[in-house]
Formats: sequence, C-alpha cells, structure tokens
Amino acid sequence: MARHLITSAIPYINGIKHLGNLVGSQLPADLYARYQRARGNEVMFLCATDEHGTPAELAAAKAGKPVAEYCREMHAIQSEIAQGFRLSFDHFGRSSSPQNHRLTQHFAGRLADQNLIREVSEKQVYSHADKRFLPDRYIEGTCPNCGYDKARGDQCENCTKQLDPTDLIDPRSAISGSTDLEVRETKHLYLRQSDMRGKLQEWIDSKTDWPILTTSIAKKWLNDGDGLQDRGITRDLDWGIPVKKGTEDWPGMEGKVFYVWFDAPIEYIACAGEWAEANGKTDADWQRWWRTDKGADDVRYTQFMGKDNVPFHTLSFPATILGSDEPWKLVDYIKSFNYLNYDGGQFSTSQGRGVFMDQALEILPADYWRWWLLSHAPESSDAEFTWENFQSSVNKDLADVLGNFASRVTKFCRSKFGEVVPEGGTPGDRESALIASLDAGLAEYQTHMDGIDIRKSANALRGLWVMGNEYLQEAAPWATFKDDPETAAMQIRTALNLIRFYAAISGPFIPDASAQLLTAMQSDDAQWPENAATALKALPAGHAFTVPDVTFRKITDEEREGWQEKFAGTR
Ligand code: B3M
Ligand code: ZN
Repeated sequence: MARHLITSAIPYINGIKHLGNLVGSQLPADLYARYQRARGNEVMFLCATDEHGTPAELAAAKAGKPVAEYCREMHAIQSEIAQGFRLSFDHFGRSSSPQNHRLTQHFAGRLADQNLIREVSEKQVYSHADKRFLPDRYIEGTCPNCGYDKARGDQCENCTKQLDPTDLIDPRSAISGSTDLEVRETKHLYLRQSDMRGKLQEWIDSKTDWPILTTSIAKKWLNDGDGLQDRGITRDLDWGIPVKKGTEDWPGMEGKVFYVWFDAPIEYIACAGEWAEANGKTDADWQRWWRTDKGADDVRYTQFMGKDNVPFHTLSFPATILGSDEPWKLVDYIKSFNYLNYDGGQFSTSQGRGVFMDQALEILPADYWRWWLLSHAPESSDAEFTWENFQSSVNKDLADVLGNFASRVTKFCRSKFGEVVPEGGTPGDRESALIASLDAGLAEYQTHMDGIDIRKSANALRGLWVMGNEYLQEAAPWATFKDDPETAAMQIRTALNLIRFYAAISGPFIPDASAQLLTAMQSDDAQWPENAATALKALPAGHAFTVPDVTFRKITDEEREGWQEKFAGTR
C-alpha cells in the first residue's frame, strides 16, 4: 500500500471562490485523492483557508466585522460549500490556527539560526487616521508625471509610470481618504533566498518528471535574477502571526506580523497537526506524513495549484523548508493549471462575472459541475467555460451515455425478468470482445489517472461508458428476447454488472452518481476492479437490484439561456 500526501492550494478567506478557482486546485486534488483511496492506498488530503494579509483585513472592514469573526464565519461557509462539491479533505484547516502560529514562528527561528534572515530598515508611510502603515497600493494621490488624480503608490494606472509613494502629489490613504500621513522608518525581516540558489537549482533540476507548465515557471523565476531576490517576510499589520523567533520575542519586531505568503504554505504542515487534534490523534500520527525522520520517507507528496502560485511553491516554500535544515517532507510532484475563462471573457470576483461555487450548487448537483470542469481542466492551455459546451457535455456524456445506459438496462430487466439479475445463457464472442476492450480501456484510464492527466483520464472513462452502450446496441437484448430469452438474460446480466463496474470506477469524477448506482445495484462492493472478467461476475444471477432514479437529467435550452444571462455580471 502506497502513501499519498495531497494538498490543494489554500483559498483566500475573503469571499466565495468561482469555478475557475475550483478547477485550478481543490477539485483536481480531490479527484486524485479519491482515486488513490479507491486504489487501496493510504491518503492524507489537506486543504485550509488562507486567512491573513491585507485583503482579509479589508474584506472584514467592508463587512463591518472584526477580522477574527469574519474569518471564522467565512471558514464555515467555505467549508460547507466544499462539502457540497464533495471535496473529500481529511481536514479543512485554517492558516490562523494556533498550530500554524507555532510552526511559522518555529520556522522563522530556525531560519534565523541558520543565518538566513537579515534585518532591513525601510521607509514606509504611516496613516494616523487608520493607525497603520499603508502598503503602496493603499496610498493614492496625483501622478507627478501625467497629473492623473487616482495614481497608486506603486504605479500610475493612467501613464503606467512606476512610482514610490513619496513621489505622489497630495497623497492620501486609499482606506480612509485621510491625508494625515507620515513617512516613518520601520524594520523588516528578509529571507536570504539568494543564498539558496544552488540548492534550489539542484532540487528543481532533479524533478525531471514534472509537468512542463510547472518546470517552465520554476526555471523562469530561478534564472531570471528577480525571482530569487531576498524576500521580505514581515509586514506592519495587526492581523496575522506575530513575529517571533521560535517562542521568543524578536527585538525590534514588536507589533509586526509575518507576510501572508510566508505562513500560508506552512499551513500545509500545520493543517496535519489540526487534523490530529480534531481527531484525537497524536503528534506521531501527523508527523509520519511530514517528517522524513518519523516515517514520511515513503510518502509521495503531490501539490495542486494554479500557475500563478507556482513560484511560491517551487522557490519560496522550498527555501523555507530547505533553509530550516530539518527533515521536513519536500514536495515530489507539482501539478499546476492554466486559467479557466468564462464565456468570452474572464471570471471576475469584483464584477460578479461567471459562476461562483455557491451559485453553481443552487442550480445543479455537484457531479454535473465536477464532470464538466474536470473533463475540460485547463491543463495544456487556458480553457473556456461556455454554457453551450456545458449543456452539451452534460446532456451527451452524463445523461445520454452513462445515465441512459443504467436506466435502459434496469428498466428492461424489470419488465422482462423482474428486479433480480437474471440467470441462464452463456457468454460468447461478443462478451469476450467486450471484456478485452474494457481491460484495455481500464488500463488506459489508470495510466492517465496515475500520471494526473485529467482530460485524458476523463476521455478514457467516457470511452469505457461508451463501450457498454455499444455492447447493448449490438447485443440488442430487447430483440434477442423474442427468440432466445436465455441469451437475452445473459446479455442483461452482463449489462447490470457493467453498471456496478461503472459505479466503482467513476467515483473519483462523479461520487454521488457512483454511490447512487451502487445503491441501486444493492451492492457495497465499490472495490476497484482487478480486471473486467472478474468485475462482470460481481453480481451473480438471483442478486436483487432496484431501478435507479434519474441519474443525470438534461439541461434544456431555456435553462441554458436563462443562466447565461443571470451570470453575465454584477453579482
Ligand atoms: N491563497 C492564492 C490563491 O488562492 C493563495 C494560495 C496559497 S497556497 C499556500 O490562489
Ligand atoms: Zn501618470
């Protein structure tokens, strides 16, 4: 039995994510976790909310809530939506957990001990009215170059000139509008990533099996010069993990917190600690996933994320881990994704353009979305969601091919033989040919799932469903029945067994339909099939079943048009 540690990039706390976010990390991670469990492997699948940073503070302020309360509520909401999509996390943690506080402070202390942190004095703008330092983007004023009056502290949008906040004429806080600002000297911690170039280069070069998308981004940043600059890992904010050196105070760092991108990936580890606490487990129980000196040396660790997150996972986080010089598990494989666009444009959180996770579940069950998103995952290039494409995939693949197969077979059997697997007849050449193609199809499906080639996996699975339909079409038990009811019984027995076979192998993509079909077949045998010949004997003659309710319904043209209009913008 292999052991798989699987993490999905952790979604920001501020708001409900759209389908593009879902397909870029959490959903494919879930597909892989479900597949590995189905294959009998041991899995630890972790995700969490990313709760620190300015966006969380501002979203809380906008909602008129203390930030801790806002995060608690949003975590509960995101968690419920994740369950709605059947994301099978072993734990859905929070980057604001006590475990992550301790571990982040621990890593900072270790990095300091290894002489990988330096202190830097900087000038920053302080707002008296807001009682805080303002990051560049939260200062506005008039551009000295073109006179545009809403230029930001880092850049003028109008003439694109790069700016320093101190360049702005009449600067003001973008949060409160206050002009009561002052430039103050403040100290920050920098991680000396540049010292680690050699180690990182060597590690990335050893990953010859990574997807091109991941490696090309990693190498671009590594060789670009800019990518491995020393990185500020502290911020002047109230909300976040207080800067400490292990458990000790850090002189001069009072009132400061770690930068969100420093603590967020550490939450992958801390989350396992949260899992242990929530489930009455010991430290040893989670450390066997994360510490190579405590049993994690045989773990395979796979991360899932959108392409914009790749530099943080191929450079910054490994720099933290390698720099600590402690035996933490490093990632073995990084699966990254391009973007999913929406109906001729982009998903937009600010404009409410596109379908958000809560809205999706209000109009159709999870499996419909899971199937479309996974079978169109933006792997080799950006992909686009269109309602026409969604309607046609659902209606053809799910309703016509899989759903209709289950419905025709069970209804025909009920009307001619009753609700039991019929006996009699002997399998012949057609059945042997079916078994041979199923075996080949299953092998192909497994190869693609093992390689996390998601679109190819979906194609292979669809191919297996099609084989059943073609078999039924050619065998035509409704015609056979007239002269040769024994052979028709054998054909229907084969087809009923195919339904259970499909339930067993489709679970990673469409878990609810899979469970429904298994229940209808009155089977609790969800075992991954060894081979088709054995799988097609799982339900013997005389085994009772029921006709399932509609597994997948079709999407009408009116629905499609209505939804297209509804999700065009301004949520
Ligand atoms: N929250 C960005 C994102 O959701 C960020 C990922 C953190 S992974 C450690 O795309
Ligand atoms: Zn300008």
